[in-house]
Amino acid sequence: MIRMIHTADLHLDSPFAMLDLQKSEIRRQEIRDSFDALIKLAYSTRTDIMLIAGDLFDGAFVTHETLNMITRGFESIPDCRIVIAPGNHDPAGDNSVYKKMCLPENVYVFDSEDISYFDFPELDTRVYGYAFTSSSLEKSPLCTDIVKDASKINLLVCHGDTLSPISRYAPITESDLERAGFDYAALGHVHNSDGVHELSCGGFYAYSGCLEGRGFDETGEKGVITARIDKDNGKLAFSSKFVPFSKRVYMTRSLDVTGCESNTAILEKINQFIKNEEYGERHALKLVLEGLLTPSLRVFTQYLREQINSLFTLRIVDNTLPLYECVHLEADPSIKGAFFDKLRPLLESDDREMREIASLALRYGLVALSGGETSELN
Ligand SMILES: [Mn+2]
Repeated sequence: MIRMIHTADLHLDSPFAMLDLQKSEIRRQEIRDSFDALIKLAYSTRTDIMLIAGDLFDGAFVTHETLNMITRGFESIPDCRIVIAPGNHDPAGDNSVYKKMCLPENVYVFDSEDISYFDFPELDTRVYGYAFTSSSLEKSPLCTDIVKDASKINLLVCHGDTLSPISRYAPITESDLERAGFDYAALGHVHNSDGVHELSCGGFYAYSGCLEGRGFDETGEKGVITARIDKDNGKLAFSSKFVPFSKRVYMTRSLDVTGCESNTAILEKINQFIKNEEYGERHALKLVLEGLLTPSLRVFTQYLREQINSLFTLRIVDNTLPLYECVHLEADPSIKGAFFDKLRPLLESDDREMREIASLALRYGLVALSGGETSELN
């Protein structure tokens, strides 16, 4: 029986351009801390093999601090074999980070776009894989009948895209994996894991997802997949679990603020929501305000954001429609009714920018048509 950890897409030294300087430095450090925790997990669970399915680094620029940490970390678990399949962010080309590093003996890095393998006879295990050698790989490196000796535990580690057959990032399909005959395929590239999938041939495959979310397209808990794999007389025994790791959790949620009559009322509603959901320092929240507001109310997203300091980051998106209690406008026989009627399709447009322009036009228009001063609007 072997113990395995599957991780990918750590993107060490990511710039975190979306955050301010201080918070981006915090996040870069937190990813390093997560790597450290990963090494400790491998040590404490006596892991035999760690598979890193690409994008360990975010790019060719890697700090000395990170390089030292990686080397020291790998050195500290000499009984764990670490197999790396470079991805599109850290390809194994001539200028590769891996070429510049002095890697310990227990680290194995694929360096060819063609599939090859490392053999670990003491574990009766073979690990197949390939490397990106540039920022794209526009063919599937998997071919039929890759596995030559089905009595061994046959693993695959690679960076590839199962989501699109025309992907520029090593398009691989489920049927490629079926035909190849791996017991477990550890994939990288897709940052959100959707769990372990069983193939009809009896093997398994999964994206572990990244170790730490880096933005609102990488929401929810992030972590690694650990597995115990055994093969007895060619019969596979496989059990796995997802181990959450992330220091922060990125979330996108929506909140209905229909009928709120002021920004103060909206703020109260947001505070109540954050309290109910028990969001705090661990959370980066993108909150989408939905629902209908009276046309005269403009949502001040920046004001709202500045009032709330209990989260790691908060982004507020105003997706409300200025259509609250507009029945009187619908029924209005005057030019106001006609004006509203004209704007209505734009107010309900799928295009956010168009909705914003139309709702501003409505606010200014209604004030002007009532004889007020549009300069008083803010
Ligand atoms: Mn990646």
